[in-house]
Amino acid sequence: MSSIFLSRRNTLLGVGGLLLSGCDKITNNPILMHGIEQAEGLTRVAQRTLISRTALAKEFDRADISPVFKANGTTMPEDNAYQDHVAAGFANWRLRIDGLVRQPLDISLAQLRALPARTQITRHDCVEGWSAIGQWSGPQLGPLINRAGLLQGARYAVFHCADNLDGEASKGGEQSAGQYYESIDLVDVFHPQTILAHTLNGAQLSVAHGAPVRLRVERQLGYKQAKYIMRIELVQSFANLGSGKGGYWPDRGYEWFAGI
Ligand SMILES: Nc1nc2c(c(=O)[nH]1)N[C@H]1C(S)=C(S)[C@@H](COP(=O)(O)O)O[C@H]1N2
Ligand SMILES: [Mo]
Repeated sequence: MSSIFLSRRNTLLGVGGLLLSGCDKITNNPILMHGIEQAEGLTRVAQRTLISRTALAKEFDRADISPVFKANGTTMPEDNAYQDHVAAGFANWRLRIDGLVRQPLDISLAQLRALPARTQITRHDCVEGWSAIGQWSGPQLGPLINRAGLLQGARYAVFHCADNLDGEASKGGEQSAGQYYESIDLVDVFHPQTILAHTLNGAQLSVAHGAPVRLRVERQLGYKQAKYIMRIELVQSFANLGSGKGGYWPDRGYEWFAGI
């Protein structure tokens, strides 16, 4: 594995290392909280919101796992480059992490699989009115972003996906380019349950569920759980992406922060 995963570098507001060393809650970290307050100019009410934002989503037992986890939205991206990756078993796929980072990264699936993984059994809630409980495994996003090192001004992680929904009316129409994308803020980037899942219910993630990796951001609704992630871009604002609302469905009128 490349040495970028072995070097320890404090990045986020100078205390990224505290997050890496097992500090489960951002709010337990006075230095980081102070930094966030200063950066965001938070009021007391907003601080309370932040504390609730860092709470954990409910986790379930193995017995609760749904016998069938429905696949929804894109289940097979049509993109040629993606199809080539499927044919090659994702051997040539690289996750790119770039934008407002000190050190852009290109990470292979083998490298991602070799990282310490978090396993969590959670309930996925789709706005269309169905839910499913599944066991997800993959590396936490926060430590990976710390490896890349946030630069001043970075506020959101944008997930660029392989699938293009082509403005189909049944998929919300043409309010923005059809490429699926989503974004989360740094509170969710460093939330302990935010992982890049490569495994569902103990098996390698299938194409229908977003192979090779998909986001799990467990305090939010189904459409935030970006599948087919090709690139994670750190940005200051998402004004210049899509029609400026921070995601494919947010561009079509859905909430950007889809809290549950
Ligand atoms: N790239 C991409 N990610 C996506 C979608 C999609 O169409 N494309 N659909 C979203 C929606 S609406 C839901 S409910 C979940 C479905 O995930 P699943 O197929 O694993 O059930 O993925 C989300 N992430
Ligand atoms: Mo959904």
